[in-house]
Amino acid sequence: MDKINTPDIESKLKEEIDESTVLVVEDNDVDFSVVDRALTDYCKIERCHSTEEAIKKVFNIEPHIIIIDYHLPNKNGIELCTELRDYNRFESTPILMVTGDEHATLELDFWNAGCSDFVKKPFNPTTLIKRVEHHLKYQKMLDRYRNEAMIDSLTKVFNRRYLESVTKQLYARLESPQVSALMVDVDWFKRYNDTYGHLAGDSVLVRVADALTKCLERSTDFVTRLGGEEFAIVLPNTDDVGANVIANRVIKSVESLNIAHNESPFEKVTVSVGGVTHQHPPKDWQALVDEADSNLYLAKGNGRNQFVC
Ligand code: GH3
Ligand code: MG
Ligand code: MG
Ligand code: MG
Ligand code: MG
Repeated sequence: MDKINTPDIESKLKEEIDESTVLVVEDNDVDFSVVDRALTDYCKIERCHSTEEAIKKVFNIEPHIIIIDYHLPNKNGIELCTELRDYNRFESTPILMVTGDEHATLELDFWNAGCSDFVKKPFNPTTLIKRVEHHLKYQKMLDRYRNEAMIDSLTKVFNRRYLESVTKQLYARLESPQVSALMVDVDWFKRYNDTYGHLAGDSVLVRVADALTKCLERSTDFVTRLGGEEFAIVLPNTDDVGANVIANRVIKSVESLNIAHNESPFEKVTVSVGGVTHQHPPKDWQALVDEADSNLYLAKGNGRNQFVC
């Protein structure tokens, strides 16, 4: 099979690896300096001395790869590896276990704890560098494909798959149990396509998606295209008052795009919005979206270009 020539991807990956952060959980200064010297030219290195310190700092450090020594004070490296794998955030982060311990079953215990790789001490620096490089490269590639699979190719906002997959993490992360959702649907869009053509319709969807995104101010808020000319906006930790503010902003900002639509009574492209706020959000995002959708239906019945919650 011919090798596909991808110099751009290769050089991009090299750049990305250079920006990577490695967390080294190592209590021994001499062993740490060996790892540090080997990797310092390739990535940013953070060190923790114990399992407890690592758990406390890992969410701030956000490492791209974690190297864990087995013998640590109190809890050992296997316990740390097991604990990290329980967090969604570190479910697939490369974890490389290291030890000089000769115990016969230890290596199997590392694999069973969910590690991605194992290197025996004392290690050859080249082996360590190449193993780390390998894991970072494939992790980056995986991240890129995962992101692409979650993004709507036309409008570049998230897609339905993202909404499904994010809900689990979203609910685990909520500071308060409150969450709001808005269903946004372009008014008289079939008529728009029929009048101006499907390509012009596509460009409306892009502009509307962009306008919706600009209405959000928190990093936890997000827009998804559920399909066709329907978008869902999820607003974690947002009450009905906050949802109202965003919904009205959405309606105004689409109106102010001033996209001519001669077959609409508003003579321009508008959206209708249905909203819902849950004090105790259901585990299933579909319930949230369904309720917002019922209110959207009411907004359509009331004449469109308005918000019902
Ligand atoms: P309402 O105000 O009640 O929402 O009326 P509507 O015409 O917007 O709703 P309807 O569900 O009747 O029509 C939606 C239209 O959206 C029909 C479909 O062809 C169009 N559509 C769906 N996906 C796309 C797309 O990706 N691009 C374009 N251009 N049109 C799309
Ligand atoms: Mg040790
Ligand atoms: Mg519509
Ligand atoms: Mg419809
Ligand atoms: Mg629709």
